[in-house]
Amino acid sequence: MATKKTPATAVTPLSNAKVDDLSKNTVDPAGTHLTNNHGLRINDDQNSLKAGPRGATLLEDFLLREKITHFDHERIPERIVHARGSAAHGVFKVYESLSEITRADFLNDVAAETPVFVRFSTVAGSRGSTDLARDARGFAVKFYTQAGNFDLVGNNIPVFFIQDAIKFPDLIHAVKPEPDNEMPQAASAHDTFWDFISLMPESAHMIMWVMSDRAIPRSYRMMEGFGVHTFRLINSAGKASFVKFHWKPLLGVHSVAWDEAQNISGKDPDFHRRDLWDAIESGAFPEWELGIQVIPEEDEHKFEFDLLDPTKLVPEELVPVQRVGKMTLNRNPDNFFAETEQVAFHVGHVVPGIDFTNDPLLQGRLFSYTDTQLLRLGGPNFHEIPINRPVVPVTNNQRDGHMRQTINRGKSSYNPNTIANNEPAQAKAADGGFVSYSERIDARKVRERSDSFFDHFSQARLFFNSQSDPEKNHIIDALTFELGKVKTLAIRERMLGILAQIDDGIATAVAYGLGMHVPQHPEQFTNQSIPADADPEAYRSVQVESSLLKSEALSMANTVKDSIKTRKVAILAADGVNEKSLNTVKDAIVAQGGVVEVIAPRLGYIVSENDKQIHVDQSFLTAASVLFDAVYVPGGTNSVATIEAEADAIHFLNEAFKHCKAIAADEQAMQVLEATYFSKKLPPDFSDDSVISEGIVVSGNAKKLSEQFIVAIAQHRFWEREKPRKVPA
Ligand code: HDE
Repeated sequence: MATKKTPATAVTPLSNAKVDDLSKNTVDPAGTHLTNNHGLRINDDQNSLKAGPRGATLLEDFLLREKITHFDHERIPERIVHARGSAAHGVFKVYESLSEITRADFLNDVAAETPVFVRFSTVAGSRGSTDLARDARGFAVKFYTQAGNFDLVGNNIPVFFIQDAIKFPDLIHAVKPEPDNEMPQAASAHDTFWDFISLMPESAHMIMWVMSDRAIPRSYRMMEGFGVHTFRLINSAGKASFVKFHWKPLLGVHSVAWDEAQNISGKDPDFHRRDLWDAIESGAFPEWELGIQVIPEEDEHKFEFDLLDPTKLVPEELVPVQRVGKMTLNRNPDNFFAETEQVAFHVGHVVPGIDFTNDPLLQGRLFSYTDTQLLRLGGPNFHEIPINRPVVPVTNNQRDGHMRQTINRGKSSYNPNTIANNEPAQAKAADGGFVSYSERIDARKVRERSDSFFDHFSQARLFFNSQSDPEKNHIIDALTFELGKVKTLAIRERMLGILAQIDDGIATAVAYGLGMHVPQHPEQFTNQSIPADADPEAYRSVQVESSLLKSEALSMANTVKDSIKTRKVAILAADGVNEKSLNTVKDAIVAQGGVVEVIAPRLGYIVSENDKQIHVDQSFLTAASVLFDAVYVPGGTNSVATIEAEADAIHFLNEAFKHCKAIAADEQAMQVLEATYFSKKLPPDFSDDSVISEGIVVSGNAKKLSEQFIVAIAQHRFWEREKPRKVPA
C-alpha cells in the first residue's frame, strides 16, 4: 500500500457548497504511486519499450502510447472571444430580502451564502496574450443557487458596440488580428477594426469607453461590472420590473496609464492574473457590491433612449443604483484548465425571479453560449463538468452523448410516462418551477431596426462630458494612437467624421494629432449597416441632446480613494540604508494593508547603517516601476549615494513620476530626487520637511512622512501633473 505523505502545498481551507462539490473530483497525488489511466502502477516512466537498448521502439508499448496520445489531445479550442481570462471562487450574500421585486431565492434569503465562480477576461486577445491590452474586460459570475445556476455574464463597460447580435461575427472578425498576417495580437489599433467602426455609428458610445482608461484597469479587483442588457426581475405575484445589474468594487475603480500598460505588457503580461491570485492568496479578498437599477414596467417608455438598446446606459442620476448585496472572492482555483478554462457561462442560465427582455443583442446571445460550448467542450454533456454542474440535483430525460458521466437508472427516459410514475416530475411555480414571463407580443415578423435605436451620439457625448480633464486627454490620446496606427487615410477621415458628430473638441484634437482636418460635413459619414433595399435616410443617425449634461458615476475621478489596501510600494535601497527610515515607512504601509518590496542593486540582503540585514525582494534587474503604485527612497548616506548613482533607480523614479504615482523620500535622499528629470519640474518652494504638492512627499520625520505618503498613495494617481510636468522616461 502507498505510504501517506504530507501534501506539498496546503489546500486553501476556505469552503462552500460548490467547493465541497468540486472536492469529489479533486485529486491530491501526495502519498500515491504513479499509475496509468486505468490504475496500473507504473514501474518505469523513463524508458520506452524497445527491441534491445538501442531500439527500435515497439508498437506494443501501451504505456508510451497512452501517455503520448493523452498529451496530443491536451488542447481544446480557445474561446472565440474572451480567450484570455482568470477566475476565482467566492460567495455572494444579499443584504436584505428583495422579495418585493424578485422571487430569486438567492436574492430573498439573507441567511444564504451563495457560492460563486467569477471569470475575468479580455475580449480580443488569444489565451496567451497580455492582460494589459486596451480592451473591454469580461466580468462573468456564476451563482450556484439552490434554484440552479444563474450566470451574470457581463463586462466592465455598461454598453456594447452593436445593437443586434447578427453583427457580432462582423465586429469580432474586424477586431481580431487581420486574417492575412494574423497581426496585431490583442489590439484594436488596426485598419479592419476602425474600418468597421467608422461605418457603424451605433458603436460611438462604446468607443468612448474603450478609448477611456476603463479599458486599461489597474486590477480586475478595481473594475466595475455591468450586466449591460436590461433584464427583468419577477416577484412571486408575477409582477415584473426592468433591471440593470452593476458590480461596484469596494476598492474603487482605477486604471493605469497607456504608456504604463504597454510597458507592463512586456514586463509582466500576467499582471492582472498575478494581481488577482496574489491578493486572494494573501487573504486580501476582493469585494464588490451588487447594484441594481430597478425600473417599473410602466416606465418603459419614459426615457430619452430605448431600454432595449444595448448601446445605452441608464444614468444613475435618473435611476439610482441600490447596493443590495456583497460578493467576496476568497479562493483561487486548484486547477486552471479544469476550472477556469472549462467553465461555461451562459446568459440563458437564469433562475425563477429573473428573466430576459427583447434586447436584440441579448436574444442572440441566448443562442450563442450553448452553441459555442458544444464545440469548445466537445459535446452536449459540458454541464456535467465539475465546475459547471449546479449544487442541486439535475434530473431530466436527456441522455447519452460524448463523455456522459451520469448513470441514469431505470427504463424511462421520456415524459409523460407511466412506468416511472411520470417522474422526474415537472415542478409547479410554487415548488420552484421556472415560468417564462408572459410578455404580450403582437407584431409583424420583420427584419428591421426600431426607430428608437437611431440616437447614436447623445450618450457618447454624455460620457465624454462627464470625464475630468485628464480623462478627456486620455481619450483623445487613445483615439490619436489607435487611428495613428490605421494605414488607410479614408478610414481615419471617416472616424473624424464620426467623432465630429459626438463632439467638435475631440474631433479637432484628434485631427490635429493625425495631421488632418475635421471633415466639413461630418453628417455625411453615416450608418453603412443598412439592408440592401433600405432607404439610407431611414438608417441615418438622429442627433439628440441628452437632457443630462454630466453623470458623476461615469468619471473614475469620482471613485472612492480611501484605502491603500493591496497597493504595491517599492522601496529603493542599498547597503548603508537607515533602517529606521526604511522600516517606519514600511511598517506603516503594511499596517494599512499595503504591500512593500525592497528593491536593491542585487538580490539577497542589504546591510543597514546599524549593521542589520534587510531582505531584498527584487533587484533593479527584475523589478520595474510600472509594476508598483508608489515608490519610497529611505535615508542612509551610503544607500542614498548608491541609489543616486544607479541609473536604473533614477529611471524607476522618473517613470513613476511620468505615470503620476506617489513618490516619497527621506530628506537625506533629496540628492536622489535631484538626480531625476522631475526635480526641474518641481515648484520653486520645494523643500524638505514639507509635503510637496502633486504626490511628492519629502520629510526627515519618518512617521509624518508615512502618514502623508499613505494619503498620497490612496489618491491612486496625480493625473493633473501628467501634461504640465511631462518628463522623458
Ligand atoms: Fe459574449 N460570448 N457574446 N458578450 N461573452 C462569449 O461564450 C456573444 C456579449 C461575454 O469568461 C462566448 O463561452 C455574442 C456582450 C463574456 O467564459 C460566445 C454576442 C457581453 C464572455 C459569446 C456577445 C458579453 C463571453 C465565447 C453578441 C457583455 C466570457 C466563449 C450577441 C454583457 C465568459 C463562450 C467566460 C463569451 C457570444 C456579446 C460578455 C461566443 C454572440 C454584450 C464575459 O458564446
